[in-house]
Amino acid sequence: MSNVFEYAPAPESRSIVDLKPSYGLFVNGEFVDGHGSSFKTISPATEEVLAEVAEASDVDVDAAVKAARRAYNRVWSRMPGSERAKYLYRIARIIQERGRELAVLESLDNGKPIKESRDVDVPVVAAHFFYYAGWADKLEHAGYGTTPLGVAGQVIPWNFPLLMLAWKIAPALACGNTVVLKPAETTPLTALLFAEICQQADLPPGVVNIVTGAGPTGQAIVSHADVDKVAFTGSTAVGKAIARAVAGTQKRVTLELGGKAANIVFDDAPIDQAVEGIVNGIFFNQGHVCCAGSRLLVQESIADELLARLKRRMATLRVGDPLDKNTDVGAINSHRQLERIRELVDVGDAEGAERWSPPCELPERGFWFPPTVFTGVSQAHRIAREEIFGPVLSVLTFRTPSEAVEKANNTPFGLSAGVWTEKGSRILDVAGKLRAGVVWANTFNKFDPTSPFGGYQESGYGREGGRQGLAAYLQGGEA
Ligand code: TAP
Repeated sequence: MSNVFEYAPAPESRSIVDLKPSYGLFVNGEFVDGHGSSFKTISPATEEVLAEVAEASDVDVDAAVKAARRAYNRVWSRMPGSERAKYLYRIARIIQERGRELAVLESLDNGKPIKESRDVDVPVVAAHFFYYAGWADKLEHAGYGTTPLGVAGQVIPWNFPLLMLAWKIAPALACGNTVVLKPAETTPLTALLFAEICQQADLPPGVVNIVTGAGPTGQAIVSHADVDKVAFTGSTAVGKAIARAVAGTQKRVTLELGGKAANIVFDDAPIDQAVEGIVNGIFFNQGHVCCAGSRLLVQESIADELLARLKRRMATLRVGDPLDKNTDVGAINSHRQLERIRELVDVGDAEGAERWSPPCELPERGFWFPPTVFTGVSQAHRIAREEIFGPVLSVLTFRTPSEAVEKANNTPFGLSAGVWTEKGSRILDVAGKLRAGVVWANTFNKFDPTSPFGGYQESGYGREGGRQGLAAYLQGGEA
């Protein structure tokens, strides 16, 4: 590795991770062989095969749902909340204890920089389990009753594999539901390590089941007749397919889908702080973030200065080995995602926007895309309307606050937005007019388990996190 990445490396050792050559499915508290075939999971930074993973068939999904139903009927829904809480606290503590192992494995399988998996993903994952452990014996105060739904079928994407698992599993279990969860095909390994953690915590068999596989495995979960609740995070297209698949059934559904967030910078904003926020907004996790600040709206009077400073800052970003502690931008998660990014960037070129990336050498193997900014973008451009889900920023300008709001809201999505200004009154005024589930002021991409997160319009429905996140897993909740 050392000769692949040019700058002085400070690599995190991967020896803490005990990679097995092959992984089965986690059903009823045990790892079992699937009845389907298997697939390889690779490191997107090197294309090295990390492990062979079982592909769950319909029969395997059925076995997982049956195990979840048994555990629900016999153990978990009958257990007092204070006892369920003990398991969740135990899981949270083990996540902290095994934090380095989880972070290294996440960076290996996903390609994200170790400084992010270590300092953001894993701590927020543990915080989620701690937070919902606290709710387990206080559900009567949440306002949604105390009756769980039953078996939850949960399907998650590859951008925050462990964090999305925590967002799904922690509230479900706290409310007394049992789960069958499918991680994304390209990032199954931390979910399987989480299964080991469930064993270590002596979680009753069947309360958590992890079935690996691709789209058809997700479909089998979503359409299984004995699943009471479907929780999905992923693309808007698949979310719509799922909404159609469960229409007319008794199943409850929450969908966390895509986004195209506006990050609005007014001329009185602290400019260096705003530049950091823009960088964090779009280059954090390679831009593989549903709430990424991918549309920069900058007030015309400061556009030149802000862009000059942004480009200077972008030139200092280190792209490379995800396990290097110096790395700011890691690998693109898959070849398929890299192709999608390239395709939309080509569209941006063809539409006449001006593309800029800092000089930056990319490793020869693996999947990489340099931090990129498009200027001269108009609202009609596809790069201003569609989610690129990569390290690519589209910049538009505005003159007045009302124009900023109008442009920010000119999107089919509605997940998040950012506002940068010195004036508190302007923050309140603009934030109140933005149609987005989360609005950050003078910061961006902050995640806290106590705060609800979710979208409007094509960004989905239902909330995860906070007291509101319990609604999705209790009979008295609306979602
Ligand atoms: P998708 O292709 O939608 O995949 C998400 C998950 O659904 C994966 O586990 C996938 O399996 C599975 N899946 C695919 N087809 C399915 C089907 N017909 N039925 C059931 N499950 C199916 O999204 P992605 O490319 O992995 O993730 C990127 C998207 O997720 C972006 O649009 C992003 O904005 C969105 N996202 C949203 C949020 C929130 S909180 N709103 C958070 C993260 C990501 P395989 O991957 O194994 O094929």
